Amino acid sequence: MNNAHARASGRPATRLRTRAALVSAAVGLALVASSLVVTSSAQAAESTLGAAAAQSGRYFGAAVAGHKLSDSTYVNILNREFNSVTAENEMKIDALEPQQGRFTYTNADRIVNHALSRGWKVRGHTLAWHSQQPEWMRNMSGTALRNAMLNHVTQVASYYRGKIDSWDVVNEAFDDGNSGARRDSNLQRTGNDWIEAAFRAARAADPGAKLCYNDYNTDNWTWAKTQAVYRMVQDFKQRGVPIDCVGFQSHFNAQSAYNSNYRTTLSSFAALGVDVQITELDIEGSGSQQADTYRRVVQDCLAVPRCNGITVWGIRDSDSWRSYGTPLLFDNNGNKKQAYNATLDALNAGGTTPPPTTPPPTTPPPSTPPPSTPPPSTPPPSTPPPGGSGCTASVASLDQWNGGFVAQIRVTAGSSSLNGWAVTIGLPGGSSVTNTWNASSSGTSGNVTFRNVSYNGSVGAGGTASFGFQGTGTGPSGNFACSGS
Ligand code: 9MR
Repeated sequence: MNNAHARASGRPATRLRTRAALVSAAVGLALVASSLVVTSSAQAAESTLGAAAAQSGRYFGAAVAGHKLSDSTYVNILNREFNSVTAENEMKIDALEPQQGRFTYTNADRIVNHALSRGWKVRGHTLAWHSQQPEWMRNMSGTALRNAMLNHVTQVASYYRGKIDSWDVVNEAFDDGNSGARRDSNLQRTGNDWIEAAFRAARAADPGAKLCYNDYNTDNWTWAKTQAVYRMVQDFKQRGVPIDCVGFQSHFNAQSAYNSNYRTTLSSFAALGVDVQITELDIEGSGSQQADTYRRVVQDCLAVPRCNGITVWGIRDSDSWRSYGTPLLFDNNGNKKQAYNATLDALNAGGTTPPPTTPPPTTPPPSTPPPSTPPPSTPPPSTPPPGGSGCTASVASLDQWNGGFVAQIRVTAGSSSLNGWAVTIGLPGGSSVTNTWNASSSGTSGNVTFRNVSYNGSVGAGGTASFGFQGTGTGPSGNFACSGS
């Protein structure tokens, strides 16, 4: 078998030669042979990308186009090889909120449910982006746009609360080239703090999801854009803006080539205290050149403990947004390419590296009980509950930025249990409520009353419930009138 044939058949010739040598050694040295066999079976190669990545606690995902879920070749490869998905277009702003305030989740849900029913992860892509905005949003500016963007973030992240492993909260907000500046866009023109406002709203809506900033041309450590994003993440970490991860799209081609400093990029960002994920990998080219680059990308991720997953941007070359560049792991007929074998072998070779230790996001995961069952009994608060059968309410957390806020309110039952509660909050003049979750609200400004919803009205004596709302202007403070029933 010559080299080319060995590679086409799925195993590099060098690997076959190594195995042949091991086998002949085993024949000659029976005692040593048993230990060799043990070693080799302890590192048994996995035969799919997802399983091979899982050996080190990582996922291997693909961008999925919803309409291809009826293509059997496509779905067979997806189900066999991958354990994470990103919706290629179905969770973008234009897809989910085609008309302002009217959300359409059907196409996205098909992809999300396909993944969750198989125990896979879902990367959410993307909550806020200058591109693929619906017509109504493209025509907006200023405060109206800022609020519409935050409303979109809150609604979508709340809808998918508990289902998304990592959200691309903000996508592609930096300029290409050497300026290191933010990209000009209608969102950027609402004020430089639009990115952190989006992250705060996402955290409030889904405290259990990892929140990522995602971009392209940020793979080469020496590029100005990479450095600019690095400084933003560093600043966010220093100021407590809730960011958990950075996505490196990694669309490699002649203009944006893989560079051996990629590992430095991944490890430098990780050292800021965030996870790093390869989110849209594709590598233009063919044959061994392409295979080698895939191998190096995988090796770089495996070398960085906080690089916890790789997603390729499509399955077959014909599925790619750049199909002319044949940048993916399967050919147009769904056959494994040389790049596939290199990727699988690199994942298997890294199978013994320690699993990444990924701390959960800084706020605790949500505990939203299903509506039909009573909520779990909450541990008593650190301060003694107030006497009587009423309740008290106060701010549990407040994220305030120039012109808006997100508030979480804690309701604490007195010495008797509650079947329902109502909290009236006097908002500062000029402030108004734009969104509420885990409560229903009446009114938007002045005195606004928030009432429990079906699943959080019953609170044991001394127990707590919470709800949140987002608003424009200044957030509330102090204690609020609370009545229990
Ligand atoms: O692959 C996506 C393609 O089908 C869409 O037409 C295109 C429209 O913007 O978006 C592509 O996905 C992009 C991703 O959302 C963000 N990073 C760049 C990807 C390739 O353009």
